[in-house]
Amino acid sequence: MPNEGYTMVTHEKPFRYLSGDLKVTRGASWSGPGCHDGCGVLLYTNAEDKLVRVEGDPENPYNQGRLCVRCLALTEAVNHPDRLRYPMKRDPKKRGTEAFERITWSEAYDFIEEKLRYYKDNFGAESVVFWRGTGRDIATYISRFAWSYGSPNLTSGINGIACYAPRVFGCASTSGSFWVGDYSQQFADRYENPQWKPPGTIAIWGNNPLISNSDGLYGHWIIDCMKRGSHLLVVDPKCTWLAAKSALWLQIRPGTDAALAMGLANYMIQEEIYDKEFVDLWCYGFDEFSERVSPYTLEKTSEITWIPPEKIVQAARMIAASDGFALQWGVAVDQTTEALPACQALSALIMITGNLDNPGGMIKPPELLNYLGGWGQEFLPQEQEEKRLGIDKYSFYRTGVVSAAALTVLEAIEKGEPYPMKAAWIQTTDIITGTGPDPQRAKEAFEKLEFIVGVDLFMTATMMALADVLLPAATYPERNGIRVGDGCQRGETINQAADPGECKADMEILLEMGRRFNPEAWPWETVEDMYSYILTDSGLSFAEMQEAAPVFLPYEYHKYKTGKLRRDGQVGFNTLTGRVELYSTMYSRLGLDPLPEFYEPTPSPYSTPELYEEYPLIIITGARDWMYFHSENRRQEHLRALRPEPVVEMHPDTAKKYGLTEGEWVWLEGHRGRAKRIVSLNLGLDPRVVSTSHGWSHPEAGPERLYDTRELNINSLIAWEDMSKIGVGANYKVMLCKIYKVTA
Ligand SMILES: Nc1nc2c(c(=O)[nH]1)N[C@H]1C(S)=C(S)[C@@H](COP(=O)(O)OP(=O)(O)OC[C@H]3O[C@@H](n4cnc5c(=O)[nH]c(N)nc54)[C@H](O)[C@@H]3O)O[C@H]1N2
Ligand SMILES: Nc1nc2c(c(=O)[nH]1)N[C@H]1C(S)=C(S)[C@@H](COP(=O)(O)OP(=O)(O)OC[C@H]3O[C@@H](n4cnc5c(=O)[nH]c(N)nc54)[C@H](O)[C@@H]3O)O[C@H]1N2
Ligand code: SF4
Ligand SMILES: [Mo]
Repeated sequence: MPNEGYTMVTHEKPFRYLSGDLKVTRGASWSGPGCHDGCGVLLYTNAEDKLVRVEGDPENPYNQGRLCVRCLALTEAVNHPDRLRYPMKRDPKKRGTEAFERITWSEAYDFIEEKLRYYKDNFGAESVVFWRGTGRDIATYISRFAWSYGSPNLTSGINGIACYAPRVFGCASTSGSFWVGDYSQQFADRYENPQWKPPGTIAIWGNNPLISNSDGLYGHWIIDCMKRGSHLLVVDPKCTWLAAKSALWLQIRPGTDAALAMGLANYMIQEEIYDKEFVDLWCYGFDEFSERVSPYTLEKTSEITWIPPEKIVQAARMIAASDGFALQWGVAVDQTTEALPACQALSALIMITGNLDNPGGMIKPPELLNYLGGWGQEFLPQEQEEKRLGIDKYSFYRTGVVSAAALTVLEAIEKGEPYPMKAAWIQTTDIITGTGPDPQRAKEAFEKLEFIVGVDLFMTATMMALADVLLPAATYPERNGIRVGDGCQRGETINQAADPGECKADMEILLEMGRRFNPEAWPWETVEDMYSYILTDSGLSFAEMQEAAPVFLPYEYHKYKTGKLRRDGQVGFNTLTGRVELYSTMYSRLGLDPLPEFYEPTPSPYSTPELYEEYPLIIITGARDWMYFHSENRRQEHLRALRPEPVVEMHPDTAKKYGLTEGEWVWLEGHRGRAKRIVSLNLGLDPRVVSTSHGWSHPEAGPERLYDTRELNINSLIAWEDMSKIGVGANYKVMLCKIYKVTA
């Protein structure tokens, strides 16, 4: 039995059972292939342990039987003939060619160990950089490996940590916690739970949840809440599916979210429609905050954001009057240059309206696995931590940011300063196809490294161009795992159903490598023992959790009033002042601006008018597609059929102005580079703004053309330097471009 207060879901059957000729394995989904969620799935395998069918698990409260197209097409990924199937090695002189040789796992492990030991002994562990991608259960173990090996240089290609981190830090450093919208996800009985009520208003802000299901949210919940009475306020430059069904859609100019939030706050303060009682009792720095937002009058806010003043008034009134306000914000808010003060501005809206820890407002989910950020950090010696690239430049990187700054790492590889960089470990990321800016620069930098290990499911552009040893990872139906991260509300297991062949779970690879360098940090015999250790607090072993999952943790609202939110048991929030800090004492101590602020994005029509003359359109890059997760899934026939080629969406007037027609190939060119797209008309965009997705390649184009990434990667328009001066935030959603036809 789990610990007291935990709730289990009743299952009709054990987690593995027979259905006719097929074996059914119940469990959660998590990458790979990539996704941020962890929906309940039923995996059907045949007598050869081959995955033949996937269904949503109707007993799982998370997705309640629903699945999106990528999980429905999972068999095509898992059984794909192009999967990497065994470890391989290649002479570094032959990078970029198919000169890989098959080796055994023990040869691979021994060879990697020898190399990594050599660099550690001769150049210091900091000369090895660990690159990882987004939101997979694997991330935690990669960090532990980097730190226990002794390298502080763990990073990702998303420069300015411009995914999730700005939201988390903008919130946590002002209120002591990250808060998410309350859609009843913390309760096993979900919408039936008597404590819960639907948010009066949900602000879908720079997020497209039906497509992205990001950061532990299942997009359908928004519709479930609408059916139960919630109204939507959508802040998006594009008329998304949800915007079309919203009570109010604010078509914002990209990159101006901070100004809108400050304008809304100012209006609420001027009209005295904010939550006075909550502000009096629980907010710190209201006067300073009021003064800071006071220049953001309706006129000024409207001028900056391109939103008519009357709609700003309507939005402010809607938020202030609503019984429960949930801020459903997405990555667009993180992906402008100064994202931290923008996230601070947005989170102030939930603070001055008292929507923290309340039913239908914002909740801090209970965390079973709350070690995510720094699991294993204790194994990194202090003198190694001091060598972390970026901490001298960005004071914020000393306060809970555990990664190195990607741009600083790149510069170190390029210049050999402040110390030489020798090797890289690349796992769960495809830098050349879509993760970070300027892929050509990243490629050239990495080419300077003497030794590169890659771990992936497929031969990607990054692996083809760079890997000297390439290890094949198992997909989620081929291995065990546990759900971690994203304010995880429940205990959930990923259960092996299919035969992985020679592929291995990422965690198994990390456990094996980890114990070769630091056995103390990796004392477990098997990954399952490791999971049981992590699950200790739940009172269940991994095997018990497999049978019981999902297991929900005890939950209560209004903990700040009862002393259950703060670690010291005092009432209030987890901040220095015990209040939510509209004026951040933490930023002030770090020498940063303690108050939210809007910075005009660069480039933009106003900050760089000369560039705007030559590049007269604002371009949003990286709008998510239903069928693709970043660079992934392009080889899956049924997904590719849904969107065979990358498109750029534009208003018909824009197309007319440049003499373009739907379906033709065009170049999108910015001042730093260009990429190819197909024109797609969309009335839901402002004629001054175009939007496109990222992560594109043509796997069928072959290695000689590096899968066409050179002409398809939209990140060629973005530079590594297009990032925040404090290191948190980077430009992906706000660039300038011109458009012209592709000619033969
Ligand atoms: N222009 C533009 N660029 C962007 C963005 C944008 O909005 N605009 N968004 C950015 C954001 S928010 C993010 S988070 C990054 C994401 O960047 P990444 O995380 O790098 O993106 P992916 O392409 O999903 O993943 C990369 C690789 O991981 C492999 N993979 C998948 N599952 C597994 C697994 O279980 N094990 C192993 N070993 N490998 C696996 C895939 O095959 C793929 O090659 O992209 C960023 N890039
Ligand atoms: N299918 C699929 N799902 C994914 C991913 C994927 O690649 N594919 N990636 C995952 C990852 S790592 C992430 S970070 C999440 C991201 O998921 P989301 O947060 O949903 O990200 P986007 O689709 O990039 O952008 C959401 C919306 O923001 C709007 N937008 C663009 N610029 C601005 C702006 O300046 N202000 C405002 N207010 N809105 C703007 C866009 O038009 C879009 O509708 O998705 C995750 N889920
Ligand atoms: S959100 Fe979609 S792709 Fe992700 S786990 Fe759930 S069903 Fe699968
Ligand atoms: Mo992301």
